[in-house]
Amino acid sequence: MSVMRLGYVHVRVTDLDDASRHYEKTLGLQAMGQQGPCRYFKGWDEFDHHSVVIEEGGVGLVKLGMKVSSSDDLARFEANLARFGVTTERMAAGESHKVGEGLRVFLPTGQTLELYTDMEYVGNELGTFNPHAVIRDPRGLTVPRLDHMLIAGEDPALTERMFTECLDFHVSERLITDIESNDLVATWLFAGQTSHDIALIKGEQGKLHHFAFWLEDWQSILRAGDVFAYDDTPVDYGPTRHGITRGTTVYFFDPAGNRNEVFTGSYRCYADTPTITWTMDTFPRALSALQREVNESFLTVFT
Ligand code: M3P
Ligand code: FE
Repeated sequence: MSVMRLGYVHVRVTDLDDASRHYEKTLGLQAMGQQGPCRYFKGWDEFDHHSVVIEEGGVGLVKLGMKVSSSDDLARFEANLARFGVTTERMAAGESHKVGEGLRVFLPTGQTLELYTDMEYVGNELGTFNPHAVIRDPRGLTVPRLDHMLIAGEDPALTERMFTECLDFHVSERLITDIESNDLVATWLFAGQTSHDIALIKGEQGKLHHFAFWLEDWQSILRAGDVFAYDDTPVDYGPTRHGITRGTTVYFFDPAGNRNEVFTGSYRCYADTPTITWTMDTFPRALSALQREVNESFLTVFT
């Protein structure tokens, strides 16, 4: 394993206090402090310093980070990406708060990806010695961890090739227009053993569709909906089950308008798991196996 996981998502928000209330009180992330215009958060079962960064001013993605096993992997990725023709630059320790040295990758779809091997270790909220199973007092959705994200760009096929040929990712599912033209609409990629760490969809260059947090079970997804009602959180879609990835889900928005998702279920993937293909005529069922209909905002709202 070389890319271990989606480590962090860094987004802009229009108001730090409003967004902090959402990520800390509604989602139940742990606040990890402020540095300049940025505030940092982590899930209760995450060990590194943060997985979500919010920055004052606007809306949309600043960058994302993926944690890599070793500096040998980083060097190998750097060489692969140079050969592939993707622009990268070396990143010094501390350039990103609490993050060690790494490699900044400018994705063909327009986003900035930071690959790093170290982030300050703070430990999860249970510890690693005779731990309890869950945290004692639930807070909001009691989110344990960040799970995956979906980003948009004009050429998802090129970025898909970059992830598979340069960074050892595999493709779990692909959505194409139709069998004849075989044009890629969206693709789901994994480096670990979940159905996806990142997904790419054809759309406006450099945009964010959503980032998703893991929850324990379907009951927690349903409870998320109840908490959203209390907190007046705008819900985009769900709760339902995706056809693609078989995950159960609710999509909702942070106060700035960035789309979030809570997600669970899905299935385990291995390097030899065959890729599932969907065609656009089945898209309503691919998005939602239960309702089998597409809501307008899902296709139109990107930040
Ligand atoms: C997800 C996911 C589409 C399904 C999206 C799925 C675009 O967000 O996490 O599996 O049909
Ligand atoms: Fe998702």
